[in-house]
Amino acid sequence: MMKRTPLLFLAALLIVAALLPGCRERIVYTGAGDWLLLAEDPDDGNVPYNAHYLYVDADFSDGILEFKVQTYASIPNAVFDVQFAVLLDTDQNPATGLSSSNADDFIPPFDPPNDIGADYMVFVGIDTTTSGRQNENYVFGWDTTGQGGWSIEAEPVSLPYQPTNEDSVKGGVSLSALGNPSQIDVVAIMLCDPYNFTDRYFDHIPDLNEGHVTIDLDNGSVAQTPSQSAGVTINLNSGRRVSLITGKELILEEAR
Ligand SMILES: [Ca+2]
Ligand SMILES: [Ca+2]
Ligand SMILES: [Ca+2]
Repeated sequence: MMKRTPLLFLAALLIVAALLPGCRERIVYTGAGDWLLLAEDPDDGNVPYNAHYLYVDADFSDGILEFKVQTYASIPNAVFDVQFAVLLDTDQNPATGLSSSNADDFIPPFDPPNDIGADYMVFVGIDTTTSGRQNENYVFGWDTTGQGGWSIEAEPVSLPYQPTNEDSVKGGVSLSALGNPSQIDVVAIMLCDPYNFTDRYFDHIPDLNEGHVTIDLDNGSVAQTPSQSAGVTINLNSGRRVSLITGKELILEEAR
């Protein structure tokens, strides 16, 4: 009996090793196991449905990167009650894109994405005006040659998911729209309850000044990095005529 145990263990290892590559190819999107955890965020701010977990879908081979934020409490209506922005530093260069060094150049100032320089933004949400919706579920690119800002319209968000009374929001982007990067540094900012001018909350995931996460598309892995300081103060009460996340001017007064 004593000699059989190592043999059984070895056989089990061989079976697992043989199955693993096949499992990677046969991922079916039916449950939490299909998502890679990027970051866990504290229960912060005054809005009960602030962000808890940030995920990316585990299949890097289909050309689409899908992101999911899971909240502490249920979101009454995810279309109107949150704006989920996934900020992507596709050249891993903090000196390009939206960063803490240029976020104050805009009115109102952008909320800087911790320590990265975001070149693209997957924006799952809308800006509501009295005349309708603007900037709905779109991937924007940072304009580095003109005046800056999210003026490049890359593509519509893939597979937007904005349910009622659920605790998650999802949206994706094609890798081709991002220029097929091999690694991406990521910070998400979820604006919770955007039209509540006293309690709305810019929830950073990873948390404010807690750095970013890195998606390694070549190796199929994710990694967190040490925290760094963004060091920018935001005045939440200014500039209601400009979208707080996209920075785009809103044509009419906001309806809600
Ligand atoms: Ca949070
Ligand atoms: Ca950059
Ligand atoms: Ca946070």
